[in-house]
Amino acid sequence: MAKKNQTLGEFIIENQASFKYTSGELSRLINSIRLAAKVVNHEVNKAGLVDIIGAAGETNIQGEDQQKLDVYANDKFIQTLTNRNIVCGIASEEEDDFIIVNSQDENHQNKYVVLIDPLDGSSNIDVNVSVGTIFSVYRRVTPVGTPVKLEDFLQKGSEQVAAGYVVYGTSTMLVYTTGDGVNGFTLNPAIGTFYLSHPNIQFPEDGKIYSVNEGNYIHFPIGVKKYIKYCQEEEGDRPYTSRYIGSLVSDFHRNMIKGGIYMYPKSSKNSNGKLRLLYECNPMAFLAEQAKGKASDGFNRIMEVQPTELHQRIPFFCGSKNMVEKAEEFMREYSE
Ligand code: AHM
Ligand code: MG
Repeated sequence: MAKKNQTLGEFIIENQASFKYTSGELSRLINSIRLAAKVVNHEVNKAGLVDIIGAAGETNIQGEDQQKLDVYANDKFIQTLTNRNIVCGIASEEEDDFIIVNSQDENHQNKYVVLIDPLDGSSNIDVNVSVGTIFSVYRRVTPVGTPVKLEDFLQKGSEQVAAGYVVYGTSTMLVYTTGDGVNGFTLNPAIGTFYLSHPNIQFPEDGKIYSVNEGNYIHFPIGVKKYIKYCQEEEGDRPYTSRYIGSLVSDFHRNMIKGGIYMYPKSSKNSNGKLRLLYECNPMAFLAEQAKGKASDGFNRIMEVQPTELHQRIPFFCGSKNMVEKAEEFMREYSE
């Protein structure tokens, strides 16, 4: 039973027993993500001090090489997950190929693979706008004790056992699900502890916010253009408010709390949109559905799409159930 102000550590221990494959492995994995999140948070918060501590590519006063933050975040998450020996494979938006962990160790019985977008929306860092880490966890499908293969990563989103994000915002939060609702933990930076601040988060069924990059309007499919016009019409509870940060984690987080829809449709420039199915859309879709929202490619449930490649892109419509269904209605009616 989630108790407000419980620490993330306490919550993980308390909920371990309710998880259906209760070996403690998933708990250790979430614990590692918690640790990496704190390390990355510390670095992200220093980003504005670039003139003082040196820019990416330079060497700082302590003689350390300054890395770009997305590279730093990638390294930290991979290091933490591999050092602690709790996963058998990792795929990252920042890496061309997946990483095999400890294939030499015959006793290595780890069964989970992690897919990660270490620092999503990183172009926002220079201007002090929130960024995030997105993660997704699957049980491997190939036998334990052997090196992981591509098929361990190319699983449908519906096979996820856990997913979540860290938002490095006005406060830093870790929000995740293991398939039993969505809980949000806020970091107290003074003592480095995450506390349960948002138990059982749920999308309002209806919302009044639409989030889309309207600069791409002329390139959008007709169904999306019609839906945007619908959002702007004066009728009932409309027009809706437009809010677009350009940082998926932050846009999703706000919409989940206030009610809204996030869209990154295909366009005449990008036939599959921009977002990645494995690192961005599937974890957000799992969270959305666990929070009573919905996620679709405009026509079908995101989590039912069979991935064919690691860095695959897909159109994405995600948020309050009734809003996503309305957008789908327009997509169907005006499909080209
Ligand atoms: P990234 O993985 O290169 O950071 O790109 C993903 C980001 C999302 O966080 C955000 O919603 C989207 O790209 C914004 O794209 P655009 O600037 O085209 O609107
Ligand atoms: Mg990304």
